[in-house]
Amino acid sequence: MLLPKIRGRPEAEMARFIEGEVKVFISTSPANRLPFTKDDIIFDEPLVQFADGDDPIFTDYKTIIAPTHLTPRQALARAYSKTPEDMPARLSVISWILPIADKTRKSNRNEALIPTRRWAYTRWYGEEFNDALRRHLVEILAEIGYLAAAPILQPYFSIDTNKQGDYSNWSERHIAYAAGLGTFSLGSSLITERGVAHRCGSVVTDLALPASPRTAENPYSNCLFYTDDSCKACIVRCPATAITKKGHDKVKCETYMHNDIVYLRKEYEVGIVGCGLCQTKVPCESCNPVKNSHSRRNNG
Ligand code: B12
Ligand code: SF4
Ligand code: SF4
Repeated sequence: MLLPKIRGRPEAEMARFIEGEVKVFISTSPANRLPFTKDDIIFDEPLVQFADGDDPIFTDYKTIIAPTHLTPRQALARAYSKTPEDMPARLSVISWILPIADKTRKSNRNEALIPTRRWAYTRWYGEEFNDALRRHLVEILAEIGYLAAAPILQPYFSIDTNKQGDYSNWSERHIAYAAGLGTFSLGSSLITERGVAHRCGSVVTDLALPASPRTAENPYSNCLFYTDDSCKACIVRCPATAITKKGHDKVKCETYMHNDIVYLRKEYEVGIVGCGLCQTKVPCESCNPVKNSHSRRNNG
């Protein structure tokens, strides 16, 4: 096995190695295929970036999300039944974005009330694939001799509810934000350079990786509504009136998923169905719309 030889190489080389592993897994894994099609992929080529495990933003999340939200140090320590202080000095978080394939996005654009089978399968089988990727990275890192854990797969992962709706103790979008992969939006999706129609994931490790810069001006700067009060296309797209100028009403969104379209679980034979209509037929579907509108203006 060649893997152990990579241990101890310079950070930039290790970063390329990890990114390469994620990309190869996505392009070769049979789990990245939609079951009812001949061989259609679920996700396109990913975006992969890194955060410093002790970045102060992770402590800020205890205020922004909830006191129960774990820091990477707590998340890794709990996976090994140790205390955060027992963990090595340097920790990193690997965060990735899995853009949803073109055909699936196009299919959902034609819908006004329910998600297509392709979209529902992307939620169900796509998340199974995302879990497989999480496990794959943890295995590789362990094989090279590093500590690693995917918090979502740990028994301590939990989702709680307050009056604003559900929140978890490891929010993948906030992790991706910390790794400089995008910003939040009016519809609350994370707008990346590949847009909002994606799923995301992460792994914490003691492998030292170079932290990716967070270049966004503020946590909402990729959304047209927050930059120049324009767009609002996601408000029109949402069949549950869950998105307004005040933001995303998680309770309304969840009620739509759990009541109005719950019958689709049986029809599509999946365990959960979310409509995701706010993520297609919108300017932020597959790109950063703010960058796009700037380049349109600059090109006259
Ligand atoms: C609970 C949950 C839900 C709940 C609540 C969603 C929510 N907004 O949190 C419900 C059931 C409504 C839901 C619905 C959907 N979900 Co969901 N869900 C989750 C889950 C399990 C946890 C999310 C969480 O912990 N949220 C924490 C709260 C606090 O986040 P928030 O309210 O959005 O955060 C706001 C504040 O923090 C605010 N903020 C305020 N001040 C500041 C300051 C700073 C510095 C920052 C950074 C932020 C910030 O910004 C945010 C937006 O306004 C994650 C998986 C995971 N473990 O991460 C998937 C996840 C969020 N869901 C996902 C998806 C795809 C969906 C659906 C599209 C369904 C589908 N599959 O078709 C819809 C989309 C709804 C929407 N418009 O966002 C993806 C989102 C990826 C993306 N493209 O953004 C995730 C990440 C799953 C995954 N692995 O990819 N989901
Ligand atoms: S559709 Fe427009 S307003 Fe809504 S999140 Fe995307 S860019 Fe922002
Ligand atoms: S997932 Fe559906 S119900 Fe929820 S905000 Fe988006 S469009 Fe509205």
